[in-house]
Amino acid sequence: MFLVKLGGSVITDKGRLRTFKDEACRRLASEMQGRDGSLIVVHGAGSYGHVLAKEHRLDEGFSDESQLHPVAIVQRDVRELNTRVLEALIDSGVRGVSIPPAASATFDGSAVKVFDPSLFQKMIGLGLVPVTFGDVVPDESLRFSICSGDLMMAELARHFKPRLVVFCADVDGVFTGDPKTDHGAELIHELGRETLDNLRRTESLNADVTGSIYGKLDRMLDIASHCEKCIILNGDVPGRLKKALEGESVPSTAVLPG
Ligand code: IP8
Repeated sequence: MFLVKLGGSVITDKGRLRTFKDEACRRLASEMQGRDGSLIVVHGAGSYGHVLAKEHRLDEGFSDESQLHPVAIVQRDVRELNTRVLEALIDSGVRGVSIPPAASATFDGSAVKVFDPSLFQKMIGLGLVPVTFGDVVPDESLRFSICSGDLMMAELARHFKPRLVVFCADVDGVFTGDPKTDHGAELIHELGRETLDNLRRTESLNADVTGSIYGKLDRMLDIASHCEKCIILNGDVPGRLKKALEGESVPSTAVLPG
């Protein structure tokens, strides 16, 4: 089983509301060909989710009625993104089917309360490719909350114990600094708990409503303990995802269990 996350920064332009990177998404879809029935895809929300979620503080849950219109808009927008991803997959011959997070899980305090993998299991059993995504979801204590695609990655890894988990980012992996601003930053080939704790905390890496890169890496360490291998690679570089799925080694950061 393969579990692949298409990061929001790879499939959308995160700085411009609702901007889909069609070419990149179609290429990544074609790199996943031939794995129907043994692949689950998760995608981030990018600029279809984070911009409005941040503006209206949807990640903090319900505070007043004025948030409900944006809740509806973000729900619609991430479904639109999901449809674009499904189109890219289907056009590449990958039989993607949509499973929104709330169809398989309940949420409480921005965490998964109960996860039911049966829908994923049935689709995989049929030889299809379940596709889930970051979304606004009903939440028992917050009334609504944001479910990050990473939260679904963790549940799916726990239940399906994949051979390989791949996070497609817009950089080669985790660096010692911000590779976009610090040219001396070096790629970390293996990231464990100790390396993460020692990492320099750079401001520019903190952006999302679903937490800083450090929170995400924390979750990845947990995911790594439920699979044979967990890597972060550059989804913007053609061929890297395909090679990684074929078992070849590519520039990346391997996340160690912890
Ligand atoms: O991009 C966030 O999901 P992520 C979901 O996977 C929303 O963190 C709606 C902002």
